[in-house]
Amino acid sequence: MPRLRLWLCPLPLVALAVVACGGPFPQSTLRPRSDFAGQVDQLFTSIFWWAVVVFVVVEGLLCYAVVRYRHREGRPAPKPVHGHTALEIAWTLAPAVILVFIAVPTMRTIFATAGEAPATALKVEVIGHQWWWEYRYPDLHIVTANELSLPVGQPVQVSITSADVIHSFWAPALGGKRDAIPGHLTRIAFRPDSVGVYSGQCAEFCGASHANMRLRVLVLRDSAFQAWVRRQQAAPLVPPRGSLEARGRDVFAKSACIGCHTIDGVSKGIIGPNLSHVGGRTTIAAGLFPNDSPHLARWIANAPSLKPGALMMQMPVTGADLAAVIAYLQSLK
Ligand code: HEC
Ligand SMILES: [Cu+2]
Repeated sequence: MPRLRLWLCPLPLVALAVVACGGPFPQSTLRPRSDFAGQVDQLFTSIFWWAVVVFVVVEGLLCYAVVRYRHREGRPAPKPVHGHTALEIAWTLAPAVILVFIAVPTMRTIFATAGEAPATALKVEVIGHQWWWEYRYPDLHIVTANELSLPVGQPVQVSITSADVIHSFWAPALGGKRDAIPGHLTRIAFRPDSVGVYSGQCAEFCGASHANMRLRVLVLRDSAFQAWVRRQQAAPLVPPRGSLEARGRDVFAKSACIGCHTIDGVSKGIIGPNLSHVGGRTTIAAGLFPNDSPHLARWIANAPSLKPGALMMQMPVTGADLAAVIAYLQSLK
């Protein structure tokens, strides 16, 4: 018999631990940053310890049996146990009791996290698109994309739907997954409790760039949130005549861009993200790239080469026109 390389057994665990380490914005449910995520985390932790107890008891008994009843030269084989009523009742009841201890707090958490936020909560509508997120703040008259700004410490009521196929809205540090289903509203309510940037991800396979359908939630101090709201509510900047940005605005207004994108006062497209304040976002293309000139240039020239399947085709905008469009978009803070 080949010798078992027992020491290799922990390797998969080590690999798992290594890949589990997040980047700069770890996408982890284990660092809860809202009331919702905190309750789920508590439930997880308590079930984890129940599982540890079960593991230790079961593996302990197994090791005991393996050692105690191992094969020994010259000794008869141990006698198997049959029809031991007390033992059978015990190993049926014990798991049932453990399941009750797991089920009760689980149900309690499900109900606690399924509720609605108070009527005064900030309302946000999330619309999944292949492969980006649209956010609307109906009471504030704001439409934006991919980066969801929220004030810290205030309840948020999120209603989720989709414009095409089923997606799933998931920002692990703040709340559970909620499917985004066309023609149907799902909801999630939570109260972010720490300022920070939390990344998320579409969690329902939705086509070619599903893995590139990320999102970011920016939880801001109240004053920073109010300032953000004022910037979003202001009309997009109209650049002074003769400037590079003004040339960019003309190029934009005469290109196919207007068929797909809205810039208030310039165009009314609804296929792609609203660009009225695109210069104020830190990333583009659903959290994939930093919002800087080189990436904007490559994106406008050939979006599908950066993001497979992207529903923005190659744009014939080049040279000085391209530089002007980029300067214009960046001025829209
Ligand atoms: C056929 C429709 C269409 C046209 C035409 C189009 N776009 Fe887009 N655009 C999209 C879609 C869809 C996205 C989102 C793609 C994604 O992230 O998967 C997008 C994304 C963008 C983004 C990134 C926005 C963000 O917040 O992530 C910018 C910037 C942009 N387009 C600029 C332009 C410019 C400038 C033009 C014209 C030269 C243009 N687009 C023409 C559909 C279009
Ligand atoms: Cu998806």
